[in-house]
Amino acid sequence: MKIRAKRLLCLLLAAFLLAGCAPAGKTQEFTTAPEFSGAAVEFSGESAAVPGEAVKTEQALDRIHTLGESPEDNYRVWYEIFVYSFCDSDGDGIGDLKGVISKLDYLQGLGINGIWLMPIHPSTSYHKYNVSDYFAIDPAYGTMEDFQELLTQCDQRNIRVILDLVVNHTGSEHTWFTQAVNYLKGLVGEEPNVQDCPYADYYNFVREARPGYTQVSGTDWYYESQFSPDMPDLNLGSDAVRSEIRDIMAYWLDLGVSGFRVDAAKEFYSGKTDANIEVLSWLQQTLRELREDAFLVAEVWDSFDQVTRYYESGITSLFNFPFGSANGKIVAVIRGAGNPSVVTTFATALEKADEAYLGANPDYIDAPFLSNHDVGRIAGFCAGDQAKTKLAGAMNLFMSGSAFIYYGEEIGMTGSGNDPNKRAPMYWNAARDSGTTQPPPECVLPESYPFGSLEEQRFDDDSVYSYYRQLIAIRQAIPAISHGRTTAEAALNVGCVSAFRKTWGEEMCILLMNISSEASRTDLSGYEGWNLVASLSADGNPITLDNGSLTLPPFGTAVLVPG
Ligand SMILES: [Ca+2]
Ligand SMILES: [Ca+2]
Repeated sequence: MKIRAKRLLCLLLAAFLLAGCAPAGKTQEFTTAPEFSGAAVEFSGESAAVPGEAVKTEQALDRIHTLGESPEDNYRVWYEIFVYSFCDSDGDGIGDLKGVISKLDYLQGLGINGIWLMPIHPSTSYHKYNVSDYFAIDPAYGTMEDFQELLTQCDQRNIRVILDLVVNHTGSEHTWFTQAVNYLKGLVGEEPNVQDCPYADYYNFVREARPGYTQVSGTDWYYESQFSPDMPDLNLGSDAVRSEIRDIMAYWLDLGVSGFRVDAAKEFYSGKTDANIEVLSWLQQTLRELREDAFLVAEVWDSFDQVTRYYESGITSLFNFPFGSANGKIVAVIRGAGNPSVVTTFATALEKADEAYLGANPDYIDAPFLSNHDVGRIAGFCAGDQAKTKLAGAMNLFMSGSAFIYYGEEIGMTGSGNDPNKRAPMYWNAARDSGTTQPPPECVLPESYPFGSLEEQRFDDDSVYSYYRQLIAIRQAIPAISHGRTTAEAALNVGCVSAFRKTWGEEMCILLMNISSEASRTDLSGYEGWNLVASLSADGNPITLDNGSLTLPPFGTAVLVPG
């Protein structure tokens, strides 16, 4: 089904629900994945009846639909997949590309429309961030034919695929590095000559020991290796290296990928922000030359001020570390639930970030996330509290830009401590079959995850999974949520209600979140003509708008649009 048709159905569904007359057939039709035909997407259980307002609401939704014809663009809901731990198709215990293909109906049913694949190239490590060959698929994951099939199947579902671009370093088994090392070992008192071995200039070889460097055995040479000895840093000042990177991007774009996630941009030149920004500018420019609409999102794991500076590179997107991850704003606000002086800062921080990033790059697209393969999973930070886990999802997915979900987040999987724990097998079912992988080395599996497996959650209307599905549907149905500029809605951003407005051209919406374990009441008398078009209950209690008064149950969320 085309996006447009889906959105229309979705909006009609919302209107029907608001009018109290949802026809069963419509809900069935909205569901795209056959395996989920039993689970209808609803915007809220006992929705939002506004007596006498149904017609107006329908008009408002129609207007959104007319204006909201965009999204063949890079404002998407992306799903980060660690292939190793996602789904195993052949029973060897390691996830693979055919396993990913087998779960595309599931992902489409969830509502995502982009996939970020963590590295899939041949590598000597389980996580594959030390690449041995940028032009091939790791045999444990499958073949090039499998990858092409994955792209074809994704294309049929309007799902774009981006790859991890790991070019701060290669693996130590990469032939560039092994040739460089063999050459240096063979030099007897001579200086290296790039005419003899160009690869000697591909890395940062020096003659003295330095922090972050590793000795080339049997020589007095050292090479930069900021992450580990088996990850030699590339010399990104080399034209030859840049030409190789361009070839890598061109190769995968030609095969049909839609862009890249740039690994470790802060370490291109460790400690040298200006130099890193120059590399990012070059990457963005080079990608744009290869394909105008390709998507580039970089990992700059740093403070708000630094992330803002990196936007001066002109890069489309940077992961919003100041909001995501363990130390980010979302976790801080969730931890401050019930405290108005914390809760109200969420909306003002969103406004401040939007202003700052926009000032650095007028074309930026934010890239919010909660967790990734390097940080503890969000459900852990919510201490097993289901309502908080759900609301954290809404805080992430109701941010503008291209929002990212880490696999398993949609079922509230936990994972913290060592890196393998953060990369545990996707919990498809309690029996741990159905493609469930072996855990990565040194991963300590929890006995059970706090909210159960996907199988246990998928037909439960109150599950984290069902919440995520509704959440994504709302985000996709109201494009101002993903595309809009964000401002705090001062008049409503009061007490434990976080309120912010999205403005996208003529379109507007206001999002309200009750970040508290107590129900809240918001006076909307100054908002005549605004309609409650979508709501998300975290605890099953209804969100209601009655005589200009909006009631939000604990951790409940509402979306208003002008009539
Ligand atoms: Ca396998
Ligand atoms: Ca580096």
